[in-house]
Amino acid sequence: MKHTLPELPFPKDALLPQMSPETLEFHHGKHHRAYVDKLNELIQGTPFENKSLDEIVRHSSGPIFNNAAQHWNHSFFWQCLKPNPASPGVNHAPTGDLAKQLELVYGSFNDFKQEFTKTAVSLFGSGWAWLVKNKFGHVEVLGMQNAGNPLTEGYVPLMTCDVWEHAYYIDYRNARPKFVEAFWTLANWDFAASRFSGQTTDSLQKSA
Ligand code: MN3
Repeated sequence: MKHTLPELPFPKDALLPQMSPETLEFHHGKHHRAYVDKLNELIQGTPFENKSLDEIVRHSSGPIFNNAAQHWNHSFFWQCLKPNPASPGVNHAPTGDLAKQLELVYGSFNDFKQEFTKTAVSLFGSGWAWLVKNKFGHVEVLGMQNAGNPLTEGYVPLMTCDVWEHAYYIDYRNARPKFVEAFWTLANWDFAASRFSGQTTDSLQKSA
C-alpha cells in the first residue's frame, strides 16, 4: 500500500496570523512529505508493505515506526487545527461530553489548558503533547518524545500539538511558549469532541 501526503484541510493562508503559509509550506510540504516518502521507501519488501498506517504504527519499530508515526501524527495534527480569523486571540471552546470530561478531570478548561501547556512547553527536545482517552473513557494529557504515538499504548488520541522545532521556528523562532499560546486559538475542539464521543477506538482513517 502506497502512503500519500493528505491535503491540508484548509488553505495555506487560513491560519494567519497565528501560523504562516511559509510554515505550512515547509511543515506540510517538506517535513510531512519527507516522512511519507521515506515510509514508502522503507516498507518495500517488508511485512509492512501492505499494512494500514495504523497497523504499522502499532507493530513496527526503528526507522519504519519513526516515519509511520510521524506521518500519522502530522495527518492528525492538521485536523486538530481550525482557522480562527474573526478573533485570533480567542480560543475555540470544547463542547458537549468532552467539555464535561475536561471539567471533571481537571476542574476547569483553564486548568486543563495549563496542564497541557506545561507538558508541551517542558517536553525536552522534539515531540508531541497529546490529549487522549484512556481505556476507562477518561482523558489524560501525555508528553511523548520524537515520533511518540498514543496508539502504541492503547489510548485514543483526541488532540495534539507538535512541539518539534520545525513546527514553530519560522513564525516564533525559539519561542515555543508563544507557539503553544497560538495553538490554543487554533485548536479544533469539534474534531476532538467528535473523537471523544465516537465509537472509534483508534484509527485516524475512520475519523478522517
Ligand atoms: Mn512536525
